[in-house]
Amino acid sequence: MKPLPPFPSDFLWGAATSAYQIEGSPLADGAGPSIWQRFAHTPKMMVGGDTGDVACDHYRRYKDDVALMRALGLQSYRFSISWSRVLPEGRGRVNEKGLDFYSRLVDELLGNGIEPNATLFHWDLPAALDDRGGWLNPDIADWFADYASVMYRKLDGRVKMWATLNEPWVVTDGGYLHGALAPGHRNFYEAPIASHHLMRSHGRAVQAYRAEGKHRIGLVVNIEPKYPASQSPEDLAATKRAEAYMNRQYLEPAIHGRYPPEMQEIFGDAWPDWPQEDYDLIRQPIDFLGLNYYTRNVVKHDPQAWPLWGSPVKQTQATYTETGWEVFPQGLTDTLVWMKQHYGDLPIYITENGSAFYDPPKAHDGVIDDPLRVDYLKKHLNAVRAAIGQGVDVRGYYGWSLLDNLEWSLGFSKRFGMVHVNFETLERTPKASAKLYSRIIASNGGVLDA
Ligand code: GBH
Repeated sequence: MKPLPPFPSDFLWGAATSAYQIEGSPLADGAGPSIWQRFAHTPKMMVGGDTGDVACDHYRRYKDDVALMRALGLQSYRFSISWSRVLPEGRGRVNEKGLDFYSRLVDELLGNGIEPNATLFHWDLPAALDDRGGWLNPDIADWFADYASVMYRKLDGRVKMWATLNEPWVVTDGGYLHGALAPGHRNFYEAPIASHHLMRSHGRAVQAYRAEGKHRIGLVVNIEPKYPASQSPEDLAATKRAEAYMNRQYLEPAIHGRYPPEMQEIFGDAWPDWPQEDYDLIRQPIDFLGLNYYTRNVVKHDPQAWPLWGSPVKQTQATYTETGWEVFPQGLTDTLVWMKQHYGDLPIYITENGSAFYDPPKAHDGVIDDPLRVDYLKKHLNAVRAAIGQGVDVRGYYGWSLLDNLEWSLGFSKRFGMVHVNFETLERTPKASAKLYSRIIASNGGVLDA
């Protein structure tokens, strides 16, 4: 086997979080409610009745958290901005105190030599906009661009990496089709409409950035490579549909200005025709792609599994995380190569990668053991090197997540953090994976060969 190449000398090492998952104080200082604030306070929506009311209390402890990042040696920190902190009604009036929180966070990061990477939308839509139809209302593209412009004007001198949307697939599939995530709709006809207006909003926000920003902006997508359970024509066709639905539905319009041909087949009469001007809007030149990679799917034809006529097959030999996702590092190499083949030579940042495992809360010498996460981290970073060896332009890696946090409707029951959070005392304790990650960063990946 060929030895794995080193990481490029300017490779960017970071960790990621999102606003509703860590901040707490969701209504503090004049913030408006988001759909997640509402959803979490709706009975039965959240495992254990958990909410983001306190979460990691990062809104108040952000200075300590930046100190923690610095101690770990992070070079960059990816966070998201809560739209309804900045614009309590989602549009119109700016809440200066909410805006100021992100300004202070960015100053704190820069003061500690950490490059901020800001995501404008990581699922916490202002509730006031949901009341106007949310992602189903075509006007949302203008609302989103106006909000984005407020952020660019405030922070672009200091924030040099922006992302418009985090994982539009999850927003639509979880929020509008299956209803497990806010706003909790289960509507086959709504899903393609929400997807389309998400992408128009992405396009408008990139346009606004070209007018107001000077640095780089991209889109963050979740990709799970799809492998056929067999070479039967049925399994191969189901795999193609699954791939189109999750992996190409958003990249294809963003980069090539069209939807995958399979979408029509998947959604039938629920798949609308859109005017050409929409495709022209969505296809804005972007500066990088953000890839969130967690797992893969093996797909088998299954006529019961409407609308994809395919369902995932469990792998008997594999390791699964606590969220039930297969550990499959090769899928990260395959995904990176696939992205280069289909979407060209845009720089790629891995904006999320990580795993939920149970970590025994006992600390040894102040460190919590998490051997499964350590193993996951090493293998996935080597998978990144393999892709670099195949000519993929990967510029950086952000572990998900810096902290254990609110895993959306699964509450605090699933822990993705490299740093443990005790949700009673809010004490932070590094896990072994955090310690290893520090050494990886300090050696630019060199310790992976040791
Ligand atoms: C990300 O989404 C989110 O950006 C982040 O907020 C979240 O905390 C983190 O991941 C962890 O969940 O059941 O085998 O078919 C993850 C996107 C999409 C990944 C659905 C897993 C299902 C795999 N997820 N996918 S499987």
